Amino acid sequence: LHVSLPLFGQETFNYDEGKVGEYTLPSLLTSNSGDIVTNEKEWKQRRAEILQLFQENVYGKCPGKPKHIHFEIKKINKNALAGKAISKQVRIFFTKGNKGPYMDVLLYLPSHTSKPVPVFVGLNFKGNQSVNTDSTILLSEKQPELSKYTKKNDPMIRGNQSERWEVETLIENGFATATAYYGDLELDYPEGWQSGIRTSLQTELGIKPDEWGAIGAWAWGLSRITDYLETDKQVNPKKIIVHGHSRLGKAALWAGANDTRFAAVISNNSGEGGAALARRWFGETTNRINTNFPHWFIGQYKTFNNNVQNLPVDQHMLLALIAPRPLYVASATEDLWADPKGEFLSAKNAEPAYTLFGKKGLENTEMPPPDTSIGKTIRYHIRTGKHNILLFDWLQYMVFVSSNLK
Ligand code: GTR
Repeated sequence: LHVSLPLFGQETFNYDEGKVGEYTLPSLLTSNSGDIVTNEKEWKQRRAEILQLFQENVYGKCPGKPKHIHFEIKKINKNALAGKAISKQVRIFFTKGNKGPYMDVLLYLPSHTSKPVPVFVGLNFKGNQSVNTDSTILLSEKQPELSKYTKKNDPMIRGNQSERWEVETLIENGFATATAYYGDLELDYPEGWQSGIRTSLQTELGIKPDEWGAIGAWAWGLSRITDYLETDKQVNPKKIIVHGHSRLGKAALWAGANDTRFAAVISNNSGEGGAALARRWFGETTNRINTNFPHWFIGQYKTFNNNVQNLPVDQHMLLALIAPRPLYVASATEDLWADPKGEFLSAKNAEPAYTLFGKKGLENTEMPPPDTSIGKTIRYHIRTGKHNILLFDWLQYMVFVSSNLK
């Protein structure tokens, strides 16, 4: 989505590396009781501590699979994308019966494969019909994002986000891709929770609306897509890759941290509250994000608006929760709001968790030049250009997945 800078002004934000100042990150490998974690077994405990710290201070609780979840295949097209793909449109009901609440998943599978395929899973910003011009995509039934900033609904235009969804490229390279509209879970504005799953599923999931936030709700939805994918024989359940751009990159990271069924995690320009270090004073800050988007995180996170140095976690610890699974963090040169260097340093500081498993991370200590992918189990690049997810990014992600998920 678009950065909301014009509305809030940039003048009070720091874009000067010289002014970032000193900060100390919380220690990844020191447990709450002060012990140093030295092996996989001890990490298991430390990991649980860190997850809990993120739940209590940042994203809120993460409920599990609802008891009565069920799936309805709405439409199968064996001749999608000029015969290159099979598409399936699946409604996921979260409760008994078929009245809702539900989310609608669009899945494309390559037609010419004999074995189960790896699948990229990610939410979209503007409805399933936005990811491709394919006229067989069912129009999103929820109103597209109603933003307090635009005060109007975006028209439902087929394929208007297709630049961001390399469906054909993925299919041609043997990958499936699954997506759903994030508004099916919660519309993205401060009162969106009232019509979203944080309200409608509170009894079913045993969680109050303020015990989690919109990012938590979107992340939860990613796991529910996975619940369906695990039942689809054409999908390889060991190769489910979660990805997301920007605020949905934050959701993808949180989903990957909570749900280890995601075999690999991709954060594209996720920035503040995603991959970027909170303590670095550069670009968006904790204060800004909590003020502009009060619905994304829990109330406790706001208590750190003016003293982020007291936050018991920083985002390198979120990235470390993905270990030992492959993790990709990507930035863009013109996306200073997301603090590319803060995203790189966060990935760098997640490495010790990977080392415990004998996995190689970024290795380099310096940021690579633009358009150069570095690292092994943790990979990073900074693409030339704006806040977006484009073909260059997708090409890196496909290579990353192929080389890491054998
Ligand atoms: C911005 C927000 C960022 C990022 C971005 C997006 O307005 O400040 O944290 O999430 O939106 O989602 O495109």
